[in-house]
Amino acid sequence: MRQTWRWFGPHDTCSVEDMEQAGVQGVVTALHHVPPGAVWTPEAIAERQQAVATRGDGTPSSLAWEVVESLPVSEEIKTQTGAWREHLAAYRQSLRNLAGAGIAVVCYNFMPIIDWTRTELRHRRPDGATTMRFDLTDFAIFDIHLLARNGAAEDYPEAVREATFGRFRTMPDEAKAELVRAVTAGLPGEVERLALGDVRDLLGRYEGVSAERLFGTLVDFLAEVLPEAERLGLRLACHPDDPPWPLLGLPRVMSTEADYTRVFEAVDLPANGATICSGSLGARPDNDLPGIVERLGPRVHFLHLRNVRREGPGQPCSFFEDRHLEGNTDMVAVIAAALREEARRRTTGATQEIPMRPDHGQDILDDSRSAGQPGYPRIGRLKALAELRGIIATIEHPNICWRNSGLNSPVKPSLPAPDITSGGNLGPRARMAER
Ligand code: DNO
Repeated sequence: MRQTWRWFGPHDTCSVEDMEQAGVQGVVTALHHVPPGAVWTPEAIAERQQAVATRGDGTPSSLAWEVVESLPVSEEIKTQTGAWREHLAAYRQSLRNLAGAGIAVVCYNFMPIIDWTRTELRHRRPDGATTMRFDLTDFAIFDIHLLARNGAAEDYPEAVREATFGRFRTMPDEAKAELVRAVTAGLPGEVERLALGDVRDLLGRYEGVSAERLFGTLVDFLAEVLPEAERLGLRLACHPDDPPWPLLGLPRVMSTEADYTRVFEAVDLPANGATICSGSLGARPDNDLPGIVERLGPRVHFLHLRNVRREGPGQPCSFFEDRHLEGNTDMVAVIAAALREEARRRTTGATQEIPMRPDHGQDILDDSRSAGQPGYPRIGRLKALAELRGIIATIEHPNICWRNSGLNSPVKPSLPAPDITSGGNLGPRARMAER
């Protein structure tokens, strides 16, 4: 497994040397300043590559930009409105430019309007660490009482709806403002934050867009970009919805294993893959993370390792971001499944290691004194990486035989391994779109 680290660019609180000292093997970054729909030019890509490859004192670093997170899909593409065809052309051009620069893995997501969503960015744990949390009642307060979205109340279980009234009545103004700030924190890496009025306007763009329709536009998007990605030798890795259920009346279509299987069948090309984010998918009890990694094996192009603790049954539910080896997901089993998949790839002659990054981290020690991106503290993530690396080293240790436990024996995934010679098949819907 390739140990990578998310870096927000030269303004990140983490330096290139910090990443080297953390023992990182590769860097995950993006051109956050380029708006969705615009082309990532070869010059801008080269400039970021240069920044990754250079230490503060000007000497060369040992690192390279290996994974793009994310090449964003514009709202126009997701709704097939406005300049969406130009945006598709720009997306393909950006892919060509990235491939030309030697970057092979590209993460993206297909969540309408808002990406990851939390109600608290600094929830205090008993040991004083802070972490991100999603509280269902607070989120319903935001939706029903602050955003005042039409029909919002009907989207919540009665008990949650009822609970919002009492809590909202006694909520201090500062807490309300903080809730709005947390929910609209927007995309990491972006400086601007969405104001309530913008959220209302944006929501209007999705009026009448059902989950089926959004799934259709996802398949159309993939049918337009994947053949090009395939030709270029790129792997596209769709990040799941976070949290994995519909929000604010917006459909979400990448929340479960079945969603991934469906999209892989619709455009059946090896480049059509997943970013398996154990934290996002893990907020639903019906997502079996080790099984997902095992079954989607060949299509796992990128791994985000993170753990959440669910605070209620079923979904939607409240949850918080737990320590990486605690929470509801069996992290050892997830890593074992990923290592088995890599072992399987080696038996087919494929050399692709799975890039993984420690996703998020709790703010610990000095983290609260450096204002980094929410969820991306330096020390919290360093601790997470060290723990995950310990698991990998243990499982891979040549003198320790885990075979009886099945932990490191190659398994056959249920999805067929990519057929590199034929370039794969387009599913019926995608074939239509290709014509
Ligand atoms: C949050 C991240 C997401 C992720 C995008 C990928 O911290 O995991 O913002 O980068 O959804 O497209």
